[in-house]
Amino acid sequence: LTLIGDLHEAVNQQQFTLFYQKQINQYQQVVGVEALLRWVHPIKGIISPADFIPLAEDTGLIVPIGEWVLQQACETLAKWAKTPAKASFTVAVNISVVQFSKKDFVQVVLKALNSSKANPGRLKLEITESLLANNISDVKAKMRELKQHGITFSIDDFGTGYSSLSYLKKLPLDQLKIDQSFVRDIINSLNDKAIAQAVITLASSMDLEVIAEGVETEAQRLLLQSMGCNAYQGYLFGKPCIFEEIQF
Ligand code: G
Ligand code: G
Ligand code: MN
Ligand code: NA
Repeated sequence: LTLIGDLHEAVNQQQFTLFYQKQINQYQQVVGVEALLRWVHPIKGIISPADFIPLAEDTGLIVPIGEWVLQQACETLAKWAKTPAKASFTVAVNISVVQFSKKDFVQVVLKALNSSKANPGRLKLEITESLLANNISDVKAKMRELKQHGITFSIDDFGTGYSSLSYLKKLPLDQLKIDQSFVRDIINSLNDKAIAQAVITLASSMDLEVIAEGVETEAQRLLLQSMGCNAYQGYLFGKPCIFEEIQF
């Protein structure tokens, strides 16, 4: 109950931190990171977004929080642009449906890029299938406009939503993210393996990149690689951590 009040205060007092988790290609090189939000509560300590994003969405606070996340992510891109070894890294940012649906969402993204002077081609937006329950022509128009600036799009938690697959050919997508629920037991579950394979095959036939998340063991990575997966993210390569502690 008091968490709502605390969340207002968190926005005013900037009690948020961005963690970053590495993303690896098929040659085991770092290609970028996913930005993962954390609330550093003065009493409760670090709170996961899973525990406060729903509240932030209900109260509309996700809008200023999401703007802050985009700004931070773009500033990280701008810092990396000055280091040759990191200049090509991408930063993937999770976008809430509530945030995306705002009329000025495109302007908010472009403002973060402009003020930080980050390369739009390095910014990836992670959206979820739940977005597609919304006005699809509005979604398409916003994606197309952002895409014209070089911004890329990934479908997060792919396969866990309820939407039909027909949107895949209607939207300017770049990547599908195999949800970690299919990766967790991929070694022992023929069903999970079959679903992961279907996602990889679908991505490949539609010329989309595919990344597996929640990769915790070398056996999982090897199996996914043999199945045609071309990128990975998970504890095997590193846990989410603050900018200063990312090890490349
Ligand atoms: O990092 P962690 O596993 O605790 O993240 C939990 C959930 O919160 C994930 O579904 C992730 O997509 C979501 N999430 C993380 N950071 C952000 C963010 O900046 N904005 C939004 N909308 N969701 C986020
Ligand atoms: O929904 P989304 O993909 O944005 O959420 C990513 C979440 O998964 C984050 O909360 C992150 O902390 C968590 N995560 C990242 N790597 C692993 C992993 O290898 N294993 C598990 N169990 N969780 C992970
Ligand atoms: Mn994500
Ligand atoms: Na996910």
